[in-house]
Amino acid sequence: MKHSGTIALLGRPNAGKSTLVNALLGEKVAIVSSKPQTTRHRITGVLSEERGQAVLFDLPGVHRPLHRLNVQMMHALRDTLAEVDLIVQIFDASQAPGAGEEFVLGLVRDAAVPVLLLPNKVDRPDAAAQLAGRVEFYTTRRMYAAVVPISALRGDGLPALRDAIFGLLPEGEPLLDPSFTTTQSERFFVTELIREALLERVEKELPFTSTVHLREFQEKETAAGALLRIFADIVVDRESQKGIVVGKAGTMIKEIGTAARGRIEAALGARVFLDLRVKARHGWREDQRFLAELEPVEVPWTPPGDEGEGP
Ligand SMILES: Nc1nc2c(ncn2[C@@H]2O[C@H](COP(=O)(O)OP(=O)(O)OP(=O)(O)O)[C@@H](O)[C@H]2O)c(=O)[nH]1
Ligand SMILES: [Mg+2]
Repeated sequence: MKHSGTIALLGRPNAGKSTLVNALLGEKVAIVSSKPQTTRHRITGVLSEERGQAVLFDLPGVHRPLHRLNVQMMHALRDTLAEVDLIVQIFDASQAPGAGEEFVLGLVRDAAVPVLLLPNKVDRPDAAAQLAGRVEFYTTRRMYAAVVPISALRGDGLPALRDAIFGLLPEGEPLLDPSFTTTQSERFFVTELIREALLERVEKELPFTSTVHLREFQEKETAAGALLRIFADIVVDRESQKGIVVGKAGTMIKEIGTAARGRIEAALGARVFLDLRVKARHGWREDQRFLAELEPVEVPWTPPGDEGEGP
């Protein structure tokens, strides 16, 4: 009998959740950066093996929401925690746990499903030296199904983690087509790859106050293969932030565009033309209408067999 089910990745911003999802899948489905709050939506990664299927939900890091955007992020997180078969709680073992970790613990206090505890970043000397004490911070506060130390970056501990996951998932057949590694749309992933190239290059408040808005996405078959024509805006909160993203004589925006284009080409296996602009839109994080205009993670789909049936 196979074991299949859904898993929520829970932890503070920067704990390494997205790095872990990519490492488990052996493929990049989620963007990663050294800036907190990189992940803003629930992203599905599908890990299919002979023994079953783990549907991994990468989630925004737990933080106090100060804007509508962030409230939405935390809603996605709480809704997911309530529906999954297993929770994987991941923390950065190279840092001393604080109030933020207490808050994460509060979110799983009444969880009805097993919770796995993952100390991450054990490749860092400070993490290795402090591991026992930092794990104890959690294990004295609640019961865990198992504790699996990992380095998502180096891949240490991942075989043990896979075993623990499939050992805890309920018996059942795969939930999704095993040939998929993610359910997110290409359009959404394109905006994320642009945002990743941006996040790597900007500092201070810009990672939090910027987003990527896709204006147009065209796919063309040419004699030389598929060509994607992508027109996108990097949206910032204030006019004064535009100059930082554009850079001196446009050098920064050019760099972001070149990096993003390379990644989109590698991820989607097509040639890419990318037209990137910078726009200021004050208060966009509070603007429900604009937030709804941003690329949805998944395209709505009709389950097989439903086609052609009228309302
Ligand atoms: N040294 C080390 N760094 C890691 C490890 N895992 C992740 N990182 C780094 O930690 C930073 C954050 O990684 P992410 O995967 O984006 O973290 P996240 O938990 O998804 O963060 P949010 O999306 O903001 O919630 C990046 O710079 C990663 O390269 C690890 O095992 N070891
Ligand atoms: Mg992330």
